[in-house]
Formats: sequence, structure tokens, C-alpha cells
Amino acid sequence: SRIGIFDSGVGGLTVHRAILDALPSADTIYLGDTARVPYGTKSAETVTQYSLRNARVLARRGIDFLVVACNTASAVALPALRAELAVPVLGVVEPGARVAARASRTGRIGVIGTQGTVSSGAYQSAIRRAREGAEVIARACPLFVPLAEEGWTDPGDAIVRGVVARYLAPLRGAGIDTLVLGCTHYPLLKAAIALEVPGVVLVDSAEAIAAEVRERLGDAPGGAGRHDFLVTDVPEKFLAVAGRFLGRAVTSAEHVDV
Ligand code: DGN
Repeated sequence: SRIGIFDSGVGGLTVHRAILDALPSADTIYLGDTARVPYGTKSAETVTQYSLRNARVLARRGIDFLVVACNTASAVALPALRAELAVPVLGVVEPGARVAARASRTGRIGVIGTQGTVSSGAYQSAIRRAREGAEVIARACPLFVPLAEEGWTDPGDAIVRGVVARYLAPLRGAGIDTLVLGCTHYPLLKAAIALEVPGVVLVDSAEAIAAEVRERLGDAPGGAGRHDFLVTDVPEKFLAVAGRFLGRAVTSAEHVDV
């Protein structure tokens, strides 16, 4: 069996990485829509159309399970994807929301993500579904994406600290005890985020979905699986940063039109 994974670009490789940590023998095929990134600033209609095209390409290649690694696509496109695809579809929002609902003692939960994810309200309603009476404080942190892609993630760097402090200031004062990293890029900034909200439990939506995929599929027996990578722009830029996001070398990616 093979797991299909798509994202707007390289960010979903943090989800891919968590899935490989949880299911080391799984076969995967990853599609990064690098020609159309970012999704986080685009309308729900546009992100849904892009998501359907990505899923069709993966379905044609043969997959048994689809992981929507992008938080923005998970927030807006899941119903359309589930209506069209013959295989089970899992997005990052529901697992992340469930882990946060369980982790919080006070029920005051923060969510950070792209503009699209935050304004969709998907995390807010998923958390309230998972925990009655939860209070959710959500905030978009758009500059975290370019920072992570640039490799500026060191918490000792004054610019990194400054950007993170500015976005998280309203959350610091809100009395949250749990914060969902609701964007593929944010795990790379985890150390800098943790310094800014001391004592707050950070929920990585990549780890949350990986645990759920493992529960649903179980790991395949045998050695390391096979991993294919597809991109919609030229592969060079993807290959230059992919290793940092996946935590393993990525040596080739195939260009596809979607
Ligand atoms: N992959 C997107 C997300 O998780 O929301 C972030 C990158 C983007 O499209 N802006």
C-alpha cells in the first residue's frame, strides 16, 4: 500500500517526516505544488481547485490513502476531496485539534497558522467539537513561512526572536496553556516559539496526523519504503531545501503538470 501526500510546496515535508518516523516502512508519493505556492494567502475556492488537481495526479499514480499535509488545504478542501476520491482522505486539522483538546487543562487553546487557515475557522470549530466550552484564540503568522524557507529559525537570532515575539504577543497575554502549530512550516520554528510562550504545550499538527495514520494503517513489515517526489515547478529549488524539511536527503524529484 502507498500513502499519497500533498502540500502547497516544501512545507508538507515536515508532515512526511513525522509519517516516516511513525511508519518507517511505508511507501509514499509526495506532491509539492511548488508552481502555485503559497496557498495560505489564497481564497478557499482557489485552494480547493488546486487541491483537487493535486489529488487527481496522486490518484492516477496509485495510492491507497491520501494525507493532506497542508493546513490551509486541510482547512478548506477536505469535503471536496472526500467527495471525489475513492480512497480515505485525512487532513492535519482534525488530528491536531484532537491532540490539543486532550492536552489542555484549562480549555484555553491558541492556534497559529496562515491567513487562510485562521480565517476558515476550521481549527476553531474542530477544537470546540473535540472539547465542549473550549476557548480558542487564533492568530495568523504569515512571515513564519518565508523565515522557515530561508532557514532563519535559530532562536538565538534577533530577527527570528523579534518576528516571533511580535506575532505571539497577543497570545502571551491570553492565558492559553496549549498552542497548535497549525502550519507545515512552524515545526522548524518550534524552539523560537517555545521561548516566547514558556510553559505552554506546543502541539505539532504533523506529529498528530502521523500518529493517526499509524493507528489507521499500521506500519508495513520489512525495511525502508520507497519514496517518490513530484513537483509542479522545476525541481531544483525544491531539492535545495527539501532535506532541511524532511530531515533526510532528497536527491530527485519529477516535474509534473497538474
Ligand atoms: N503549507 C501551508 C500550510 O500548512 O498552511 C503553508 C505554506 C503556504 O502555502 N503558505
